[in-house]
Amino acid sequence: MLTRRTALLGAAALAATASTALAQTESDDPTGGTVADPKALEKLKRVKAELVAPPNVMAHDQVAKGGPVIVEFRMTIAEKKIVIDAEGTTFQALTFEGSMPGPTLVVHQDDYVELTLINPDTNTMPHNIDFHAATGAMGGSEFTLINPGEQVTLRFRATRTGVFLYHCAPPGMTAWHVTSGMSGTLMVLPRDGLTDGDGKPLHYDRLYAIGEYDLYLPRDDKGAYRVYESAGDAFADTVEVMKKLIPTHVVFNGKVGALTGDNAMTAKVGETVLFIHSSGIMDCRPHLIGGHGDWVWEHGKFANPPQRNYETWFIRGGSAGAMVYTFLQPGTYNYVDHNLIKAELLGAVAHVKVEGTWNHDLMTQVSAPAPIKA
Ligand SMILES: [Cu+2]
Repeated sequence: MLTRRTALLGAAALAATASTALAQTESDDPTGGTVADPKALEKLKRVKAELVAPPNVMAHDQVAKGGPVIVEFRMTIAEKKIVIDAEGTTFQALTFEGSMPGPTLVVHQDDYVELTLINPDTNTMPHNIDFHAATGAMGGSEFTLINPGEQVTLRFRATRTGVFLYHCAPPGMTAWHVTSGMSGTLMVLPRDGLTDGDGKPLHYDRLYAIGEYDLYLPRDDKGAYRVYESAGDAFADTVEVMKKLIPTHVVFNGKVGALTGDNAMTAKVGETVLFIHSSGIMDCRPHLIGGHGDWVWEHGKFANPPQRNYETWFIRGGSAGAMVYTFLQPGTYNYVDHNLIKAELLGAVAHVKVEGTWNHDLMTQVSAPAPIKA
């Protein structure tokens, strides 16, 4: 019997065959001729990365110790039903490691990223990964398309510095897999760490990864969000909503409130925080209310000098950007998409809770609210 599941797998398999054949016609061995000396590669130190769920980011050195290494990553793909708002709306998410965004991978320039991607047989879809930081083979997605029950290992050299998006890119279904949650970021630090563009080092005390997602949930005849048994069941209806480009939710890290209240990001007055902001599809405009972007790599690429004192910065859909701010006042800051329709009405709000003492020179309430004097 042709189920929606077999139809999906069949379509992707067909498209995959086509793309693999193309790659083989153009180059029998994509690494032939310029392959790294296997003995040199063997001598490189191997480091196992411990990934953590966003907004937190794996432990790492800001300045590299020694020469390039091979950093081994493992990511398991999880298809899961999640609740995305206070009303209990359910969403059939497709995820790297169970989170939206997937974990942020960190290496230094000229390190090798060696990722083992696992698609457990409990999943129903083929998946892969396209690293915007990688060169060739559709960002590695041609080498990594795996069906449920399969795993694959990809290695590439991180030659360019910056924060880069990665996302799932199964042929013919990329937009749907990305809007369903399959994106994350890879940060490639300069070996000497970040600088202000004039050679002065920029260190951060904390960093957070924020992924902005526009979600397209189908509704029934009465306007209620439809509930689906699996991602495959939601596919056809979801694509119809997507085609209209009107999201029903715009959220940070997978759901309304993922980064507010008890889930808020935290910092202390005097601390410098690096915020990575990524989006797979829609353009976005991060803004820290009551704060600034001291140093902003709007395009997220550290070969370019950072911009100073931004009020709002622009993250193009399909990219990641980086912002560094030193907090000067305590309080709960709203970190929003300053398309305030997305923030106030659709969910794109996060909080940063900052501890410390108030600086009355920077701002003070000269007189409290009181009746207007006659
Ligand atoms: Cu996928």
